[in-house]
Amino acid sequence: MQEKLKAIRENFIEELKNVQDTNALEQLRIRVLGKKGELTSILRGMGQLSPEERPRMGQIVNETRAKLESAIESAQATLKEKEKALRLQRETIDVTIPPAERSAGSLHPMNIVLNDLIEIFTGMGFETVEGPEIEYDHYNFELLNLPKNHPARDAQDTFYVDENVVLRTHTSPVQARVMTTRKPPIRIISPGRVYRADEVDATHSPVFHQIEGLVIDKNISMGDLKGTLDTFAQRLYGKGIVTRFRPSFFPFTEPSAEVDLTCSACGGKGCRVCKGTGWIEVLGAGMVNPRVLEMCGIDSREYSGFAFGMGIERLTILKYNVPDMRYLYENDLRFLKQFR
Ligand code: 2NL
Repeated sequence: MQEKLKAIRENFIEELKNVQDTNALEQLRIRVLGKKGELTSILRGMGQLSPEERPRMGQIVNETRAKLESAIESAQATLKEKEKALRLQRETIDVTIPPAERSAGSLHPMNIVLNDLIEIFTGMGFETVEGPEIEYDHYNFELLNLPKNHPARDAQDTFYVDENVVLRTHTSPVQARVMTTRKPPIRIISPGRVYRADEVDATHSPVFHQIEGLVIDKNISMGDLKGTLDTFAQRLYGKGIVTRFRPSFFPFTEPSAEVDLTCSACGGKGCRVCKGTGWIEVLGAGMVNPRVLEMCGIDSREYSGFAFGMGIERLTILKYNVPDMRYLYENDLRFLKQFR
């Protein structure tokens, strides 16, 4: 029996040297010291010993158990330390590693310009109003002094949904809606998407964007229009920009004007952009036709107003020197990334 004990102990010591982690150590402990372990089965065999031998063997077995247990405890402490050191090393965070690059989006150039426009006109007391893109011809045409059989209503130019409903051809109907529902003073801008039956080329698209402005109050004059547009032009394109009004015609304004701005590419000296004239045509404007005021329920003897309209694509192309309108719609990142 002593031989067996010795073998167990030596075998145990040998195996303990090879144990690499706390799991394996626990396996070894169970195999030798557990309830069904090697040492425990020796204790069970004590019954076969003579009564004189029993106490001596009992003492030896207990001493062996105590030794083995303390060997396991110290091995466990060492292994735990080792495992902790390993884990700490594995989990070390290198705070000097550069972070993964995150790609941030950016505003489309037309949205940059639109935000500028809203800021500029808000600063002059205008409120921004939006309305439906699918519109009654009543608001899109009738109230704007474009009666039945007017050439602008032609299906060649306008997308019809049915006899009385169109895709709006300008944002004027938004303003007509405001005129019919509110009392002056009115000071609004209406930016948004508009539709015309055009072929796509460098300067045309069947879907494009407009911003219109409308002011109605007592004693509004062409001077107020000129001052408003001068301020707008200087805030968007720079201090040296001025406006030039040329006589024109729109059914919804009287008198009407085409408005040019100083060519910002050459400062007005004349260049390729302005075809040598020093001027760039950007807007249409005028005094709201009294017939339009009356149709919208506003007394034209008490109130007058001005209105203007311009294309956001054109403003953007001029501001950033874009050679072709199609760049604005193609969503090519090589183009869009230039506006960050
Ligand atoms: C242009 C010309 C213009 C207006 C739009 C307008 C709106 C109402 C009443 C009267 Cl509700 N006028 N809008 C007036 C003059 C010109 O736009 O060339 N747009 C791109």
